[in-house]
Amino acid sequence: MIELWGRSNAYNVQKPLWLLAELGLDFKHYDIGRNSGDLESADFLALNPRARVPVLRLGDAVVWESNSILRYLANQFEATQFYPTDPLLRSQVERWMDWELASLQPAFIDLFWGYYRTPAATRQQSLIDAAQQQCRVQFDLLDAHLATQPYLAGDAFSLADIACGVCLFRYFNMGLEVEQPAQVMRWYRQLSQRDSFRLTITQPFDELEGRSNF
Ligand SMILES: N[C@@H](CCC(=O)N[C@@H](CS)C(=O)NCC(=O)O)C(=O)O
Repeated sequence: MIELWGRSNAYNVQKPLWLLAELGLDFKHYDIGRNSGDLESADFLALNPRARVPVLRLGDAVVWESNSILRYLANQFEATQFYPTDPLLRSQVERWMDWELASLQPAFIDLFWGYYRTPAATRQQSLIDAAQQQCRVQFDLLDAHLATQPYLAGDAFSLADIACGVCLFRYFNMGLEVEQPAQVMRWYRQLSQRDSFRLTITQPFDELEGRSNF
């Protein structure tokens, strides 16, 4: 049985939730992370000493780091349609997954936390402006790339679209005026048509507004 730990409204948890929905896999979900101590219990730390979600377990295998979980699930369930075996094609998927962790996510998280998760009275406009500028740089890069092909790694949807697409609903719906690059919006509309996206990503996240304690 697959088990997954992590709040369903946590950005990185939504990545495996999305893939599990794509693959139609059953799993047991422990929707934890809201209450102090949730991730510091001895039981949870034995799974992930970094005290972060998501964590996935299948039999004796325990996997943490959201993009590693995506790769593990794709390998385990032979989802080669999302994670090709050809070395070059695979590297093109992984390139965008690495870029998401190194570039897109830090910019997006700074903006999401600086603006949405910080109570209005304590927001620092200079931090928000700097994060928004960083997001603009990353979204412009995405836009230029998506002008050349329908999905991030080519003609077909892949793990790269999950890793990078997970932020789109929040980015465009957190109440900040952000630019809407044409190709990114086209890609966002395509992803939004997937049942898996509607089920896992297009979900209310107002529980997080002004909340910086988890
Ligand atoms: N690089 C890690 C980041 C994990 C992470 O920071 N997870 C956040 C949720 S997005 C977390 O555990 N926050 C504490 C909480 O939700 O209580 C990954 O991709 O899995």
